[in-house]
Amino acid sequence: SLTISKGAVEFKNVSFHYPESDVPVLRDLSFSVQPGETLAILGSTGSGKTSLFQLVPRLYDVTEGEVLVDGKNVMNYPIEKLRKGIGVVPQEAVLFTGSITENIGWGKEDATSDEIISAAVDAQIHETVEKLPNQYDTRVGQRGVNLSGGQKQRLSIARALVRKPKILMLDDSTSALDLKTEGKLLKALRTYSCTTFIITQKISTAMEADHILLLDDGTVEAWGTHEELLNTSPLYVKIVQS
Ligand code: DUT
Ligand code: MG
Repeated sequence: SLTISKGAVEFKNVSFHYPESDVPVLRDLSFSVQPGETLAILGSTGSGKTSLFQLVPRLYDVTEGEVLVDGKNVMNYPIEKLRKGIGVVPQEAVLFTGSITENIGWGKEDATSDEIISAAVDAQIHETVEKLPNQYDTRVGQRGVNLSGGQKQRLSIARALVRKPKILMLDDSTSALDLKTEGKLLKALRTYSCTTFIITQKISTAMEADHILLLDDGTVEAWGTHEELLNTSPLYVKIVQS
């Protein structure tokens, strides 16, 4: 049956409102991302970035239009196959009461210790884990050690990486990282060759992407590379200058 093989993503005239309201949150979005490309999504708070994300792994379904993965409507995939190929790192990192190993391996119980460590190295959290009282056996979450926001984000990224997703979606997941650490993370992500959606507030991150999508009140305000947007989008220029 259907599984994600390459990771191409296309939005075709997508509109969306939440089930409990009829206010459109996304209106007529169309764009496509090729396998292995990185798309940075920018936009002010409430512009619809997280909502857009949720439509790919079908946490919500589109109201109008289509989301295609590898040319096929996401509605046609068995949902567990679809989600297996997509690593979503949510805006608020969620840790469970359990060890670091359990937290990274959550949802992939057959992950080997080497795979866990390798994901942690790439997510730039390995060195922090090594310094914890019981390294990978250290308990986190309620009644466990306290981790900073940025450390939780990186654990959450490691959890997505250990599954070797074809599509990786980072919802502002690097907001608490310093530029140097973020740079190392983005470099490591390239070795996964996965299609990457990265919601970010940072122009430095957006500049590295193959495409930038600037959302404004649920519509595509601008699409292109950093250089293209500097020439075509007054809103983008304003963000760059702020
Ligand atoms: N919204 C709802 N119900 C929800 C979530 C969001 O009605 O369960 C609304 C709030 C907002 C719009 O959808 O008007 C877009 O929200 P979203 O969370 O997608 O915005 P964002 O771009 O991710 O904002 P932020 O930068 O604050 O995360
Ligand atoms: Mg959001």
